[in-house]
Amino acid sequence: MFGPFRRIKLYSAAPLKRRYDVVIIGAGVHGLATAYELARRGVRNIAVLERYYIGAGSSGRNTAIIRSNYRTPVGVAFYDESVKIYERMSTDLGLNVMFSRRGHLTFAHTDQAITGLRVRAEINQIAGVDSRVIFRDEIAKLVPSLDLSKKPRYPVLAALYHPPGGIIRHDAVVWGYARAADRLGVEIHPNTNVTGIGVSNGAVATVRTERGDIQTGTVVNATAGWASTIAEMVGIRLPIVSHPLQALVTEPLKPFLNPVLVSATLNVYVSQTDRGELVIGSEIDPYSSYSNRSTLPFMESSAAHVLELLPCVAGVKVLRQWAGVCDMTPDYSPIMGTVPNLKGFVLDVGWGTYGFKAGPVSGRRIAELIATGRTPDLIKPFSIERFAKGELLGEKAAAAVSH
Ligand code: PYC
Repeated sequence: MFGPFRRIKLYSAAPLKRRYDVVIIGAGVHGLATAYELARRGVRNIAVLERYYIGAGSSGRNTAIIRSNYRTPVGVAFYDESVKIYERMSTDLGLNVMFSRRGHLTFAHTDQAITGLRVRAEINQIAGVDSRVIFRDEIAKLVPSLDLSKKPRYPVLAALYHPPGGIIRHDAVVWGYARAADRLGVEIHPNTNVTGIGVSNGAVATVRTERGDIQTGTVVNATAGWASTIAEMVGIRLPIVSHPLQALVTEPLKPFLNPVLVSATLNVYVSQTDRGELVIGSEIDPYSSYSNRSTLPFMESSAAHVLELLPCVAGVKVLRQWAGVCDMTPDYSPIMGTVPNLKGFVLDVGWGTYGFKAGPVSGRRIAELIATGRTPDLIKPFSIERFAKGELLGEKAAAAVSH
């Protein structure tokens, strides 16, 4: 078929072989980016196994915000590399992923919060990341529809302004990586449930699936929501608790909101997509669960809070809601790298509410680790051993609306 309705072929169906050099569990942005980057480095015989369909997990259940204005120097450098990959992605993958550089505003509603944002701005600037504290006159120019009067319960006083931040078409990112990996010979196997992982002489040896066993020397756990379940298959207990994160989308409106807006005090964030819909979210639900169900209390409280920022959207209809499962670590940073005493098992997990934006950089650096046998400096601090050593990377203050 020709013209705008031509279907994009994402991958070639292939029989599941009995042996691969690398098996990646999870065909979301992380797993597919890792496969693509490995194939670019010349690694062959790679399989990506997915329990449902490509992008079925958190890659399809997020709010697609791209930014690098984190709180720790390590986090800022890491996410900054991802922003740079996203900026070039349409060209690199040959698919328009609709990266839209809008600017990202994190509001302060108290003097204490302004101090926190100043610290973050300094850490960002030292790493060369464009990020600064701005005040009401500049905020008014960036967001004319924002209620900057003294009427709200918590008036906006200042904001951390991060011009490189923006939004992206998350499905297109997943499709782009799948298609590019497929072209380089990666096999992608949806509907392939992993049921166990066999270990022999201190190294991974087999991946058991409902479609038969696979021999391999390298397994990457690139799952979100189920990371603990896969790790338990090799006897590893991850410091992860899984919580739902909910979001909702309104009917499309004419473009009126350019930057992404975030308020931790109001427990809400909002952006307007290129199709005109508002995407609204809040903090993770306060209970652990694997549930993907969205709730009426979430919709009511998010709508109320977004109206405190943007009273002009009163009366706008909600089109749909969803929830995804977030694997939260104690320090709100991910876990990447090899594990002690088990050869060939690689972690790319614990992505909390920041996984989508990190997919490209973690894919690139995990691939480097596997291809060279050396952990890249950029991801060394995220090793699982940091918990035993007490070298935590506290990112809660910069994780969406989590402080
Ligand atoms: O980290 O930007 C973020 C984010 C937004 C929603 C969830 N996480």
